[in-house]
Amino acid sequence: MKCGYVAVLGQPNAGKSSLVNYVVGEEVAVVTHRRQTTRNLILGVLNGTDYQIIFMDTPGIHHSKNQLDKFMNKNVRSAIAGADVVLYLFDGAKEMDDEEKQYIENLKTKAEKLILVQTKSDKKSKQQNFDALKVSTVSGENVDELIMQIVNLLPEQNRIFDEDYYTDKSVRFLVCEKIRGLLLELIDKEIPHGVAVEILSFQEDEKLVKIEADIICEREQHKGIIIGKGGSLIKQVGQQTRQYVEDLIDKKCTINLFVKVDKDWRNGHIERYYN
Ligand SMILES: Nc1nc2c(ncn2[C@@H]2O[C@H](COP(=O)(O)OP(=O)(O)OP(=O)(O)O)[C@@H](O)[C@H]2O)c(=O)[nH]1
Ligand SMILES: [Mg+2]
Repeated sequence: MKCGYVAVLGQPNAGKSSLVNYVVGEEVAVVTHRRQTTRNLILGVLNGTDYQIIFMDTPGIHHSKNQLDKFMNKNVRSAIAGADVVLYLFDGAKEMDDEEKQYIENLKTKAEKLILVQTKSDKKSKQQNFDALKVSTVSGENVDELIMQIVNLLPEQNRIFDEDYYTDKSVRFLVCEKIRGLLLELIDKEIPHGVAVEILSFQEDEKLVKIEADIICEREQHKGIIIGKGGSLIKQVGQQTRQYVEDLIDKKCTINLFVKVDKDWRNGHIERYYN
């Protein structure tokens, strides 16, 4: 049996969460068209008959500014430290800058088992001469090949997780992420980068789950934008989240969302929302 941890690294928007979701076959990590969507280290597990791959999705690598950024970069470092194999993903449809080339060279000296992956191979490539496996989660190109290459590099050991286990994240976490992802998609400004979501109550019985959650933003003006005209935006977020939960756990769901201001939480006390 081959089994082990695989860190999935790369710049924001490279396609890390898309790849993990595609391979695992579940939406364990939120995907948006925006940069810096993922904040946490998220496990997604793929079980084969003779292998188990434990992917660690990570936040995109970027320069630290506030405490939230530092928290995100710390997650990247701990993924590298805990990995048997490292995947570095770069967006094939974009030119690579010198800083990223430098980062890859440095990673080659640190990670013993490294696979370079060029993502979005269904799009026109700007990286023809780069020696990497070209993968697409739209066409599925080379995904099986990538899995094979990973399995070859993993250590011989028994499964670490049960076969039906596919993520370390709870339904509560997935709900918070879904809400944050929808705000990133729907609000075309910096505002959603300053949003955190907190579950206030989560009551579940055999048929129904009742959820109440706070959307925390940094400014009073942001609150109005998140609520939208006549409550239209927050209503849309609520409806889509409810649908997501109903599909996820196969029960009816009611959801109540509130918007609160917590000024500068990204520096002040991120430990309340992220630890
Ligand atoms: N055409 C195409 N688009 C892709 C592919 N993979 C990802 N994308 C798109 O690229 C964007 C970013 O994808 P994510 O998976 O969220 O990227 P990420 O690396 O997790 O980003 P961060 O969490 O911000 O670091 C989304 O709009 C995806 O739909 C692909 O293979 N082909
Ligand atoms: Mg991501």
